[in-house]
Formats: sequence, structure tokens, C-alpha cells
Amino acid sequence: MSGGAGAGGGVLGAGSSYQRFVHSAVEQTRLRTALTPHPSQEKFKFIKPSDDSTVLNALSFSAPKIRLLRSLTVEKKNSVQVLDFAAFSEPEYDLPIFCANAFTTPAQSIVVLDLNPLYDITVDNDYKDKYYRNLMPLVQKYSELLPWGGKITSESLRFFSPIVIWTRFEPTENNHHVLYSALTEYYKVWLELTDQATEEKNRAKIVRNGEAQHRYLTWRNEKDPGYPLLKKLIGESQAKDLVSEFLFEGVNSLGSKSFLDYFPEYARDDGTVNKKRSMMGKSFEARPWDATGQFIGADDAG
Ligand code: BLA
Repeated sequence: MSGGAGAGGGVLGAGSSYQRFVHSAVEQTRLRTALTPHPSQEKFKFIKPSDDSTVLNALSFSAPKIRLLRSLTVEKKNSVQVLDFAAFSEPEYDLPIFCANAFTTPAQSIVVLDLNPLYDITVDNDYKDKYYRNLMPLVQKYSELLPWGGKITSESLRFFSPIVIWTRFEPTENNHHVLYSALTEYYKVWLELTDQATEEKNRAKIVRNGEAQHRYLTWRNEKDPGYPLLKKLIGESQAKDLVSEFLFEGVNSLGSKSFLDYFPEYARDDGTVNKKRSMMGKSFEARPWDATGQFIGADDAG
């Protein structure tokens, strides 16, 4: 309530810059394609946290080629600011998943910004070359101002591309200014790739794309690091619905495999899913890709 004029200035700045990004990304998308409200928007648009000082904003759309474009922001004055923005193509396209996640407190911002690959680019060189070869200069551009965030949950790395910006920084106005540029630039790249994408006609390849996206959704639906906070804000049952029917919508419709089908190492003796976020622990002290996008972090034991 009191706070004072200067208190948490950087943090307030972060929240408003996340809103500004969402607004501008939606506008940029509208300039290129026709957005239609996604059915998930109805249910979650007016979701209210029990705590009056926290504001949640949820938006979702679909468009030609785009199965789901959705955004969630959480703002609690002088405290927590969250951005979770993602875009998923229709399975007729093998486009990477646009992924922008930022979690900001007065002490630090934790950021993941990436075009998450649909396929494992440590083994699939064709996919890596198709989408990332030309994008490597982006990493050079931002790696100094938004440096590698240090050891990371090893499982997460499998979903990241060689151009991922994984970083933590002090939430100053200048840092958020750089982040805003990176968000805008990465999203523009995703929109351009989407414009250029041609429809896959091969049934088997469409099914394969759908399953790859489903595997990704299944992972994030079960293990997203944001879940505990959402649970605290809106309660367990609403948080579960928000995650599976809004943030990772498609987890119950794009495929029928279960979390343990994809990630059997999480099976406990009684057949339930191990609640740990990571079986492998944290690893990768430094960026595990070279400047050409080649993975160089194999068997990094930390
Ligand atoms: C922390 N969020 C993190 C971390 C990552 C991500 C990598 C660092 C901790 C770790 O190594 O796991 C984000 N991880 C991702 C993303 C992918 C992934 C995007 O695997 C994609 C494949 N973060 C959010 C939202 C909230 C949030 C919506 O995106 C809250 C509502 C919170 N993220 C959050 C918090 C932490 C965090 C509280 C710190 C706690 C922790 O380390 O577990």
C-alpha cells in the first residue's frame, strides 16, 4: 500500500514492459494475419486471484497457421511480475514454438526467450539448419547484455534451441529495455518464419509434428516452474485448469500419450509421476552451443 514513489521502480517497469510487449505482439500479429479469439479465452479472461493486489491478464487467439497464441501476465505491485507468452503452429507446420517467459521480483528477473524447436536439434541436423542456421547472429547480438543464466534443469535444455536466451539479471530499467528489444525481435522472427511456412501435406509428417508439440505441452503442463506460484494465487484446482486448458491447451487433445509414455524416467514404483522437477539435476554452467549452433554440452556432468 505505502511503497513510496521510488520503491520497486525497476519492478514496476518490468510489469508495464511485459504488458507493452503483449500489446505490441498482438498488434504485430494482427498486421499480418486475422486473429480469432480462442475458445480458452472465455473461461480464463476474468480469472481473479484471491489476493486483491495481484492482477492476472489472460489472452488467447488462433489464426491461419497458428493453433494457439496465448499470453498470461501476473502483476503484483512492488513484488512479482510475470510474463508467459507462447505461440504454437498448427500441426501442418513444423514451426518452432515461440516461448517468452519472465519471472521478476525486486531482486532479479529470470528469463527464457526462445523459438523452442519441435524436434531435438542435438540429433536432428536438418531441423536445426532449416530454422536456426540463419538466426545464430541473434545470439551474438544479445549474449553480452543478456548472458547465460548459469546451471539449469537439464531436462529443460532439451526443449531449448541454440538461440535461446536463458538469463537472470537485476531488474533495472536498462536491463528491461534490452529484454524488451529481444522479445520484440524474437517475436518478429517467429512471425516471419510463420509467414514463410508452407503447409505439410504428408499425413505421417503432420501426425509427427502434432506428437512433437504434444510431447512439449505434456512436459510443460506437468513440470512448469510457474505452477507453485499460480497455485498460491488462484488455488490448486484453478491453477491446474489454467495450465492444462489455457497455457498448454492441446495437452488433452493433440495426442493421447501420457507424461510417463514420453518421460518414463519419472515413473515411481507405484506407477505415479515423480513430483521432482528434474531427475537429472542442474547442469550447463555455460552456453552449450557454439556460434554455429552445434551442441557442445554432451554429458556435461557439471
Ligand atoms: C524459474 N523458469 C525458471 C527457470 C527456468 C524457467 C529455466 C530456472 C529454474 C530451472 O532451472 O528450472 C523457465 N523452463 C522454463 C521454460 C521452459 C523450461 C520457459 O523448461 C520451457 C521449456 N515462470 C513462469 C511463470 C511463472 C514462473 C508463468 O514462466 C509464475 C507464474 C515462475 N520461474 C518461476 C519461478 C522460478 C522460475 C518462481 C524460480 C523457482 C525455481 O527455480 O523453480
